[in-house]
Amino acid sequence: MRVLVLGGDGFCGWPTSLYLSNRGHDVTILDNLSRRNIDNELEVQSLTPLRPIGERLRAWQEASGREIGFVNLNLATEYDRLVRLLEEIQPAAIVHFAEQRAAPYSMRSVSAKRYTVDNNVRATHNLLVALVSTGCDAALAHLGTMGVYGYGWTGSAPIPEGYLTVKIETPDGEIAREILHPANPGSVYHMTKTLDQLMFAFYAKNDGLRITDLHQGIVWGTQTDQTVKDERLINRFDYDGDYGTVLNRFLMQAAIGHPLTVHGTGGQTRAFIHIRDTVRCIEIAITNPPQTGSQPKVLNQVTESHRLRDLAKMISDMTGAEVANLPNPRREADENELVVRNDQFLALGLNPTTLSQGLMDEVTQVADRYKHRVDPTKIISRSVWRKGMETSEDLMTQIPSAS
Ligand code: USQ
Repeated sequence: MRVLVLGGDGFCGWPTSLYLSNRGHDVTILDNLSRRNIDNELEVQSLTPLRPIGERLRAWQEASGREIGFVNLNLATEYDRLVRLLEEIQPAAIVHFAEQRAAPYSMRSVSAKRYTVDNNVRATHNLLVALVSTGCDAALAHLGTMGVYGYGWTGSAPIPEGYLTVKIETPDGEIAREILHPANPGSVYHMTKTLDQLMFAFYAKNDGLRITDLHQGIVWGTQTDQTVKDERLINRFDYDGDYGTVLNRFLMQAAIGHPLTVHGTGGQTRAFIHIRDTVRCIEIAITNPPQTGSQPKVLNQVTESHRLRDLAKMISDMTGAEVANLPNPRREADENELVVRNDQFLALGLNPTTLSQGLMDEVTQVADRYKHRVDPTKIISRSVWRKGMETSEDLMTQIPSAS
């Protein structure tokens, strides 16, 4: 298939582009390198050394003999170029990762809030309207988030895949309707993904676009079978307080002897997926699109759920790392249950990769190898959900040298 990967230079987009290329798809990446610019703004770099996109693509051609195209384009602001590109490439599938994806970054300042909304909402809407205006019938798979459902709203009832059946009392008796699960975002970033859902519902209904919204959990792991082929292909590893996600952060913290930064009691339960399953799920999604005229297909892209304090304890038992319970910079439930349905991916053939010592060791080894690149003053999360909320001091100011 001819596939466009929007946001193909990022943490999920890059390994997905390589995976799809390796599977024989003809891949073109569209990316404005905004994630690399935010690294510069935050004065922090991926733990793993990222090569410039041109070098990444040359390394992939050397390693695989396959070519991936690249276009530097801002989806939110360069609508006319997007239209020309769709007409030229005529993709059969589009994977849309091209959004600002960090909740803490989206809450750190007025300008970050505005950027997140302007960028994410405009990028998605420009894409949808461009598909309609060009008549492009590509299957669109969008990276949404489990966070659109919120946490704890349904107690221990399993979270369905996108839609909820509700009963409505009418003067003529009770009727049942399937509605989008109520949106309950916990950050400005998550809010943009709930707005995306409404745009998808409208354009599927009005224009017959074929859309799959993937409600993904927290991705962990770094490398895939393709990114390990050459050091120049290595994937991004975010460890900082804004972009680093919890499990990779704990594993990296254990590797450098930093206490594990649990926010609050660690009673938060979240859904997880390994990066190797992310890339497989994307291919499954684009090869099993909904039919024209159907509502967007929503798939929960998760393989397991864990409570954060259990994860911290497990990593502490494995490595001897201390656990630190820090003031929580976010406004979120201290404790929640989470049971998530993922029947559709299982039925479509996903064989889940779940938490295992081997895979955790792999992350720890990557962290250990590049720990000289860590800036310990970037580890504590300092983006607060409301002005005046307390955050922790740095727990470490220097990386202990190897003895
Ligand atoms: N947390 C800690 N300690 C840390 C970092 C995080 O206790 O050092 C806690 C947070 O307070 C939160 C939970 O861990 O309760 C998850 O935080 P996270 O940063 O790992 O994940 P989140 O902000 O939810 O966002 C990430 C991705 C986002 C994706 C989302 C999927 O950045 O793009 O949409 O995971 S989900 O969480 O399922 O909504």
